[in-house]
Amino acid sequence: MEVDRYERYWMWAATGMLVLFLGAIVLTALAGSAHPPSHVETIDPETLSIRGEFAAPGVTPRADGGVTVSMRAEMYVFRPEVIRVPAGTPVTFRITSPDVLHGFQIVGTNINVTVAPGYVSEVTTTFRRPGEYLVVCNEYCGLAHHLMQGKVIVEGAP
Ligand SMILES: [Cu+2]
Repeated sequence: MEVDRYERYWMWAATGMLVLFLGAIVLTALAGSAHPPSHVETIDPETLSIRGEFAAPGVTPRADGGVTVSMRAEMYVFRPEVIRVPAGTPVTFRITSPDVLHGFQIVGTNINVTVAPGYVSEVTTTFRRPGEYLVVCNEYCGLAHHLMQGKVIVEGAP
């Protein structure tokens, strides 16, 4: 089959772009530890503020030495707003929403999850560097969305 020279160039250019873009996705997934959503756990958004784990959100030490952080993301605040966790220890964030879709992003890390009402988002990380990390909501959730932020304070080894 005879293909025009310029058409052949453009076919190769399009194929090259596909390879480049797919390669960028694979590379960032491997190098940046980006994961597709994998945790599915449902919860009743109408009662989570009244009873259960999310009625009293906070940091709980686990038997394996790690800590679990239970959180509510709601219009327009994270509860708790300030979280203190130890450095060098696995930290599991469990976050849910009683109202609308929110985001939970810890600036300067690869933690970035969507928080949907009816679901518990769970992500585990280990903070190597002590310090203060800003937490922002990155899903537009209403008029005061821009004010919705929190703080993770990573405390160094005593
Ligand atoms: Cu928001």
